[in-house]
Amino acid sequence: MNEVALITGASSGIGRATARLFATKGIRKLFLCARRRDRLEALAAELSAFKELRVVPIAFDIRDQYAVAGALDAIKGELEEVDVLINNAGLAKGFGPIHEGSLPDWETMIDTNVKGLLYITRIIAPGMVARRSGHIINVCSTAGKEVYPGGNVYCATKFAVDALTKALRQDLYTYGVRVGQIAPGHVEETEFALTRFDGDAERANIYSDFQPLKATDVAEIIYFMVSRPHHVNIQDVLVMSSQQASASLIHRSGRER
Ligand code: 8X3
Repeated sequence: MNEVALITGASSGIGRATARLFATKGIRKLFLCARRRDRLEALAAELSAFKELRVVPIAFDIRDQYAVAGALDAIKGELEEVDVLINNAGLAKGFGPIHEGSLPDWETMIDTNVKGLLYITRIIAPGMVARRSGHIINVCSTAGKEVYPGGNVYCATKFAVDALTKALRQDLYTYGVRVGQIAPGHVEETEFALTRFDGDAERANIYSDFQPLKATDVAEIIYFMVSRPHHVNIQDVLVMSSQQASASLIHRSGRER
C-alpha cells in the first residue's frame, strides 16, 4: 500500500484503528486529523515505529469551516497527493425523543457528521479529480439505513452520509475516483456510546451483554475496500455483529463467543 491517506476522526475508535492498520500495510504517508492534538501526537509517536511512514498530525475542529481551511490551506500542495480519504469523523449526541431534543446536540451532529465531511471532501476531491485517481470512503452507520426511536437527528445525519456517498460516486466516477462507504452497527473500542450519553459511563454500558463489532473489524473492511484492484469499487458495506440483526434486534445473550 504505497499510498498517501488522510483520515478524519483519527484520534480514537475506527479512525485510529484504520491508521494503525494502514501503517502495518506499508502506507507511505498518513495525514491524521482530529480535534485533540495530544491524542494525535501520541498516535503519531506510536506509528513512528514504522520507519518508511511519514505521519502528519493535524489538529482542528472539523465543525468549523474556517478552522478546517486554516489548518489545511498551509499544506494544500501536500494534500494534492492524497490517494485515500477516510471520512470517519462522526458522533452521536443524545438519545431522546424529538420533542425533548437539544439544539446544541443537533448542531454538533449536523456540523460534524455532514458539514465536516463536506468541508474535507471539498478540499481533497479536486486533487483526486486532477490526477484522475483517488478513493474516498465514508464511514456511515446502520443509522443511515434505518431509523430507531431516539435516533432522530443522528439517523438523519447518517442518512445524509448515505446520500452523499451515492452523490459523490455519481459526480466522481468518470474521473477515475472511487467512492464507497461502510455502514457498521454497534462497534466497541470507540467513544461512540460515551459521547452519545455525555460521559455517563453507566448509560454508555451498552455492550456488556453481547459482542458488538470491534473498531479493528471495521478497519479491516476499510482496508479490504481500498486495497482492491483499481477496476473494483465497493460502493456500500452494511456490517453488524453476529448478535445484531437490525437497529433494535440485538441478541443480548452474553459475550461468550
Ligand atoms: C452506531 C450504530 O445503532 O447506535 O452508528 O446508531 S447505532
